[in-house]
Formats: sequence, structure tokens, C-alpha cells
Amino acid sequence: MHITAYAHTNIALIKYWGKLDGVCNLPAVGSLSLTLDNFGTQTTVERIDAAQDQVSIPLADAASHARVIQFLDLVRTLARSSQRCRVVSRNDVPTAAGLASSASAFAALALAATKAFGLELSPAELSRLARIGSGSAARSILGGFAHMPPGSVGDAACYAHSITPAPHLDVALLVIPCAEGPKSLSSREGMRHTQATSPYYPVWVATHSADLTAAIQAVEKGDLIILGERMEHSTLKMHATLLAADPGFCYASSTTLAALQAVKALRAQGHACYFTMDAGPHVKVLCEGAAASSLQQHLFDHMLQAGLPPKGPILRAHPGKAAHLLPKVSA
Ligand code: 2P0
Repeated sequence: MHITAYAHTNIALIKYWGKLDGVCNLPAVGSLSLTLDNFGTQTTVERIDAAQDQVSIPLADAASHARVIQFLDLVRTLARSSQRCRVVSRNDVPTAAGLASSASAFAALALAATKAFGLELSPAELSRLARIGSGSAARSILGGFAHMPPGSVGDAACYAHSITPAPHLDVALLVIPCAEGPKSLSSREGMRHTQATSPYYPVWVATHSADLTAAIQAVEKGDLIILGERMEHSTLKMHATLLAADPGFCYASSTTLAALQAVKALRAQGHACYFTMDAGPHVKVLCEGAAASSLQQHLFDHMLQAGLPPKGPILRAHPGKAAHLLPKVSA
């Protein structure tokens, strides 16, 4: 019997960057995210009689392959089983947009693999398990806005939970592709190097919770301006830590900077729009859902006029659902 699960990707509005512990993957700081409707990962897990797991995941290098097998070992331990699995996964994410993250991958795998082994986990237990696969995956178990506390709460309590937005808060997220090809440094390695060498890292950790608290309150009150301002502050602080690493590094391209300027220019003209960037060059823009389509065009036109157009179509997403099982489909 095979089980298929779907998890949407999520974007951190207040970033997770740094770990307390590498074994349980406890984050050094909390985070706040928005799960996105249009992008995600579908994963099918089937228990098989074989000596080895059979894993087919898109664009996987040896390290990603090993992380999936390690994660399956964790599920087998929970299920007190040694049976191997066939895992087939596909991403509904244009690779050029840099959204093919480990978040939706490990969230979908957590749900499909636990069900395949007959385990019935609560959303909190699933989120905790997904976190061990990848920190951001804990949030993709949930739909809409999700809050992940820092790892100082301890392994058992370190899982994401939903934040209920004010009913009038209508948001969308635009994704501006700002480079082609794979990113220069993985999130995991970028995080490790920053934590080990950046003199700004302790300041990042010390000042983080104020942004997180203010952003959660802004979601609950439906205040897009405060949410957007805290979001931009969080992303710029995160990128400052890696610029100050030794050696320093930068995920931004010239097109990234053009996108940031376009967002600021449009905001000065009265459009409610705010940027964020993850461990890559692409820019994501939080805006009002009703204005997303016209803003998409304005951003493109502005970047084109500046001579640095997006590297592909600007994509649009709205709040997405929690990770869920799909009816039986062929792998
Ligand atoms: C985030 N990122 O909060 C932050 C912002 C990237 C920048 O979570 O090592 O792939 O698997 O826990 O989740 C990307 O890091 O890292 C990430 P691991 P992950 O979304």
C-alpha cells in the first residue's frame, strides 16, 4: 500500500537562521511564516521488501538523499520497524524561483512516511518530527500563518502552531526570480558558517524576539504595515550576519537589488508592499491580496525600466493549506 501526502512550501516573514543543536535541529531563534497555496511537494511512500530504501526525489544530490534515508530511519524507530521504503517525490515549484525548499519536502515526507508505517501523529507531533528533517519544514505542516518557537523551549515543545490572523488581513506573496541556476551555498551550510564566524550573529539572536513578537501581534491585529516593516527588518538583519561572516558572502544578485529598489519605489507611491529574501537571490514581496495582480505588473515594469528585469515571470501565491493526504494516486 502506498500513501501520498502533499505539503505546501512556506516563506519565513521573521527568519529562522542558526541552530542551538545540530542533532535534534533545534532553532536558535523562533520564526513566523506564511504557507503558500501554489507551491509544494507531493510525496508517495510505500513500504517494500528490499534491503535498501529506494528514493526518487527531484534534483537530489548525495547529501539530500542521505538526509531522506536518515529521516526514514527516525520514522522506523518510532514505528519499531526495520522495513525499507520506496519514496517518490515531485515539486510543484518552478526551479528558477528558488522555492524548491526542504520545507515542503520534509513536511510531505513526515506525513506520508508516518502514515505508511501506521503511525497516527497529531499536527504538533508531525511538526516536531518534520523539524528534525529541516527546521523550516516544521512550519509547512500547518496552513496560513505559523509560529515556530526557538529551541530553548526544548525538543518536545519545539513545534510550530497556527497564528489566527485578523479576519480583514488579506495577503498575497509575489516571487521575483532574480538569478538563474542553483544557489551558491546551501541554507544549512550558510547558517553554520554564519553562526561560527559572524560577529553580528549574537546580535541577531539577541534582537530577534522583539521582531517576532511584534510581527505575530501585527498578524493578529491585521496590521500589514507593521508586519511588513518587521519582515524587512528581519531579512536585512539576517543578510547582514552573512555579509559579516568570515569570509563574508552574499546571496543577492544585481537583479535582487533592483527588485528591492522597485519595492521601495512602489511603496513610496502608496502601494503597500514589503520585501523579504531567504538563503538565495530571489525576492518575495508581501502585499494585499486584492492588489497583488496589479502590483505584479508594476514591479515588472519598474525593473524593466531600470534595465534589470526579473529573470523569469513574477509568480503569485496566497495563503495555503496545511499538509494533507491525497487520495490514492499512482507513484
Ligand atoms: C527560514 N531559512 O526561516 C530561513 C530563512 C532560509 C532563510 O529555514 O538546516 O533548510 O534544514 O534546518 O530549514 C532554510 O533553512 O535549514 C531556512 P535546516 P532549512 O525559512
